[in-house]
Amino acid sequence: MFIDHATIIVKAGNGGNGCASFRREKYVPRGGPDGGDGGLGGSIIFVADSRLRTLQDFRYQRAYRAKPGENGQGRNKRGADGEDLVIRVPVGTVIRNKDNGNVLLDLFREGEEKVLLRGGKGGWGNVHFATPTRRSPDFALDGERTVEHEVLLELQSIADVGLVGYPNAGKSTFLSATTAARPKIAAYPFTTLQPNFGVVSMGEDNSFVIADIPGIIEGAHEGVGLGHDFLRHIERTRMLLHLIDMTGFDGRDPLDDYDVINAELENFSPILAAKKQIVVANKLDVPEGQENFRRLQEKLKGTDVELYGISAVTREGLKELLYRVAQVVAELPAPEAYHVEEEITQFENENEYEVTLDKSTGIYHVTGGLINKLGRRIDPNDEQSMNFFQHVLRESGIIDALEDLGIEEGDMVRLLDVEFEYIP
Ligand SMILES: Nc1nc2c(ncn2[C@@H]2O[C@H](COP(=O)(O)OP(=O)(O)OP(=O)(O)O)[C@@H](O)[C@H]2O)c(=O)[nH]1
Ligand SMILES: [Mg+2]
Repeated sequence: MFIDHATIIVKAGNGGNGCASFRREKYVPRGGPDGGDGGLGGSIIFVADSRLRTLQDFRYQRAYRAKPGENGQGRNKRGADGEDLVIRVPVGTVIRNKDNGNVLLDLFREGEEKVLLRGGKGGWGNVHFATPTRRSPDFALDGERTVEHEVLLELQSIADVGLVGYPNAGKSTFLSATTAARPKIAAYPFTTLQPNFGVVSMGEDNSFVIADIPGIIEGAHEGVGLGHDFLRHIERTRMLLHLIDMTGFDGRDPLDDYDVINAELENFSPILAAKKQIVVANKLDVPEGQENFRRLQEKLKGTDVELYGISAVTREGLKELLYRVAQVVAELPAPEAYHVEEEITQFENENEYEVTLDKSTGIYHVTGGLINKLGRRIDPNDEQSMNFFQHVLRESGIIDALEDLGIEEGDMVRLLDVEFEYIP
């Protein structure tokens, strides 16, 4: 089975925790602080690899978690960094936020390497907190803790020209007549079940890639038939070849087929509807085909629609058509990577805090990730640092939380190992 989308879970590694420890020396009961920092957590990195063709593997392994950084240790030993997790995907894989569909990454070029989730930073060990007045800081900071994300991988192959049309219109026959690709061809609809690609070579330095996808039928944009799943493959082509079976397969009128397919494209995506299209009337080796071709010419007369008549079987008309396609492809801009619409934030303990009252001492304690982050910048001896600190306490709602607990002027508040008097 050809898999062109998958949902996976990704998580970068947590940062290691900092360590609070003290040097042990002979005759010195408590030496200076020597707790090392935590290591950096591993990142989640995607790499575009042209040797891969499907997202099949992601159906079997769904969870991807990078290694955490190790905790710091005494004697100033920094924790080891967690290994990055490198995930290889086919070129043309778009990664979206599962919740809202926003593009997070687009692995558009061979070898491209992009970080989706950065590993958590390690927490500082207590060595960082020693100041002239704080000789024995008895705390260290926790590493950043990452959260899991569910993301959608979507394969949108990169081709210059997309073939669209009803099942049995002759798309695969066309691909095999114009390229070295050998897709399955048969006299019934839904022969093609997965996209096929081929390269049309028009001489030195002049070639383009054609994508043959399963046929589209009425209602495709709502998921009827197969085409819907594959239309996204041709969203990033430069132009479309709209193939029509002019023999009136299944008793349909080829002129209606033309309208139905265009309506489906329009309903599926404005990008596809706006794409340059050349209409290709196929199977003109059959007499009814020629009759219908004249009717179609009549219908399109006076419009700016480009129409070519061919027979993919006898190869009649192919040369002229390919010549024109090469010309159009050369004129149109190369498809571009999607813009990243969102960067997912992922650190859970960044803005957390908890406020408690220790009834036995009457001291208010403030703890949590926000405090750990702030801890790096608090210097009780520096007025500026304390002003900044006051500001954050107010902004983050900590002051309100303290007041909710009943704090009054003159009560003591403790954060990490900083203690201060509350002044409203
Ligand atoms: N007479 C005639 N038959 C053709 C021509 N092109 C394709 N066919 C036949 O039409 C049938 C369908 O051809 P395919 O190439 O499999 O059609 P398709 O559009 O790829 O169909 P799906 O993969 O089902 O969407 C086959 O029996 C082909 O031999 C043509 O130019 N003339
Ligand atoms: Mg086919």
